[in-house]
Amino acid sequence: MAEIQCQGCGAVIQTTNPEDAGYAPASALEREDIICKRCFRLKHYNEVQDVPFQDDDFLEMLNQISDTKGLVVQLVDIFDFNGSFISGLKRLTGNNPVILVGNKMDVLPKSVNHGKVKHWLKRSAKENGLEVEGVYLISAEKNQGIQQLSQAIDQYREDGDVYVVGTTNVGKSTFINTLISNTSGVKDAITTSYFPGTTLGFINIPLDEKSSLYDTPGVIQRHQMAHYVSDKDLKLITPRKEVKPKVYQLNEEQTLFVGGLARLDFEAGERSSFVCHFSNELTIHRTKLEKADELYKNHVGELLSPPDQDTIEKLPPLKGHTLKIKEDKTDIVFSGLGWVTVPEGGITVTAHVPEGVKVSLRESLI
Ligand SMILES: Nc1nc2c(ncn2[C@@H]2O[C@H](COP(=O)(O)OP(=O)(O)OP(=O)(O)O)[C@@H](O)[C@H]2O)c(=O)[nH]1
Ligand SMILES: [Mg+2]
Repeated sequence: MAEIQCQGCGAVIQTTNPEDAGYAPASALEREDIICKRCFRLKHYNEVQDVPFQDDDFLEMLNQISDTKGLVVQLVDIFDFNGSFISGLKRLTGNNPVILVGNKMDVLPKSVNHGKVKHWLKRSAKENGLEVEGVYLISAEKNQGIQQLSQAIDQYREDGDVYVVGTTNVGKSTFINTLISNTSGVKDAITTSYFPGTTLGFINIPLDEKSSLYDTPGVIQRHQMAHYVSDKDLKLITPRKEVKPKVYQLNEEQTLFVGGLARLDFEAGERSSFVCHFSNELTIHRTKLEKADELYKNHVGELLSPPDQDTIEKLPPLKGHTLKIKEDKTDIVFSGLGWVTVPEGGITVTAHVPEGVKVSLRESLI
């Protein structure tokens, strides 16, 4: 029997092991559009079934791109560039040309200058060793910037194949669904979800007789917050709407808690503003540094939430990273959660995040 792939996630359909990827009951094979049980449950009940894939399995699949010719479209989540940019992309995709796309523009504050963000993306990619043909900003979900990007893809692919790659959850499948819907009117062709690791294999979307566009499984980056929180908390910390910056004026020896998932201590420096960019659903608490440990100990999961109980059970302890901020207009980035912009340098802070989650500094995006 020829291999049949699930139309929703790209897994090879099998009818023997319900715990494995691509399982569908034998009766489903008679239908015209075959989707696996996992996609069915994701679509209709928003429930995800874990499948026994290793992180390396996906890397191996992507590595096939280096042996073929095609245009690589790397999507990043503009809200989590540091977490979602794949620095070792060249190893996976070889010498193929790359277009860099910042997705989820709809969650950035409206005041953001697109030209500046593009510049910033291009420079950041270069600093991370990736030369790109072009940079585009889109909102896959809101169908913004898609036409311009499609034109660029058509120009750069030179009648060849296109591979849409990126970290899990950056919106690859949503982007391809928008492309499909714009050209054929068919909605939600591929399965998407807010759980990382939705797409499990290459999904072939024919462009013409000779070439195809491929959706691919996301690269799993273990330092992203998404891997440490419960499904409910993941939904809460992922911004769905334009993020409203919240400004706090702090004196030294004051602390901000981002729910109970991260903490920022202002150790030393002149009174300064801290502009917080996090999901609007996340509550920020200000307290005195000397009281912070106790507040956390007594109120994590209650006043300081998320984390909820499910997250607390698997969350590694918070770990502090002391950072000397020299430059003006610096972002302190909590990978997968958001960032705090500090307008003036010359201060010292300690950023606490669950052990394993990355904290970094960058030139301010906004
Ligand atoms: N706000 C916003 N959310 C988006 C956008 N595009 C995708 N999302 C959301 O991001 C989440 C992940 O989307 P997917 O399309 O499944 O991401 P993916 O890159 O295919 O993920 P994997 O298959 O796991 O690698 C979903 O909850 C989407 O609704 C966008 O333009 N704006
Ligand atoms: Mg996908």
